Amino acid sequence: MTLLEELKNAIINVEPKKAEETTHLLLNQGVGAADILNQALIPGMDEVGRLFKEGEYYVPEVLVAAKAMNATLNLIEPLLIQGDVPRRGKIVIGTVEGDLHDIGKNLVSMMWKGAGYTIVDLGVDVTPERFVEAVRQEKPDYLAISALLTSTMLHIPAVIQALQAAGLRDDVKVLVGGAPLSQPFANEIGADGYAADATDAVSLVRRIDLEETGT
Ligand code: B12
Repeated sequence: MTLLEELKNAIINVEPKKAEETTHLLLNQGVGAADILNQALIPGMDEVGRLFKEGEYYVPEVLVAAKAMNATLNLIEPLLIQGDVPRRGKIVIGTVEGDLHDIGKNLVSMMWKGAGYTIVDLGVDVTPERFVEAVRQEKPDYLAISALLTSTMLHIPAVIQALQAAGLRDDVKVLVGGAPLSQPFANEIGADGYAADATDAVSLVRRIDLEETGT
């Protein structure tokens, strides 16, 4: 078995210590962050999701697998954000009210950091009021909202409405993402952008920056 397979299995078998140790070994061998992500972490988490859906895993197992994944992401973060990238705009990000999923949000944040953006992370279960307050205080270029549940994605329009009510809607571009979302949903709720994964999330903000400022 390759080390990447071992890491994937450590996520699936809910072994955080093994996941961290294997990641250290992979990094020492010079394996790139993209391979660690795409060949081990994401397929591992997909499998955990499948086992959860089929009733083989319960919330506690998924929670520990998520902890293992977040700890491993922290180890590869320096690789994702290294290099001499130009400083770009500011992005406030959070997971919408009622939703505790943060792995996707953390991954998107890391990729944006790697592309030169300053990230202000509000965490999970963020109310519309907190999003609005952060936009008022931080004056970001983008407000990014993550939702992983079909129930909580329906709370995103309330954030956009709260921005409108506060007179801040035109000051910030609203980006949305998360597994149950789609481009048609983003269009329907009046968001300025949607991306299906962390790589597309980087292309999305670069495209909007280019359209807006030409840089
Ligand atoms: C881990 C996990 C949990 C963990 C979360 C821990 C944590 N720290 O995040 C815990 C155990 C807490 C959990 C709880 C629950 N979960 Co859960 N969970 C998952 C699981 C297995 C993986 C999610 C994940 O991290 N994926 C990996 C990341 C990298 O992918 P991602 O989140 O999709 O993010 C990518 C893109 O979506 C995108 N993206 C994400 N956010 C954003 C934001 C922006 C702005 C952009 C541009 C892009 C973007 O880029 C990311 C990177 O590529 C999924 C199953 C699955 N396969 O998705 C179920 C899943 C999401 N959970 C589910 C459910 C039902 C629940 C619970 C209700 C279970 C329960 N009975 O209690 C609770 C709800 C708790 C709550 N209030 O939030 C269901 C949702 C079903 C639905 N249609 O709504 C799923 C799909 C499982 C299933 N098949 O049934 N869960």
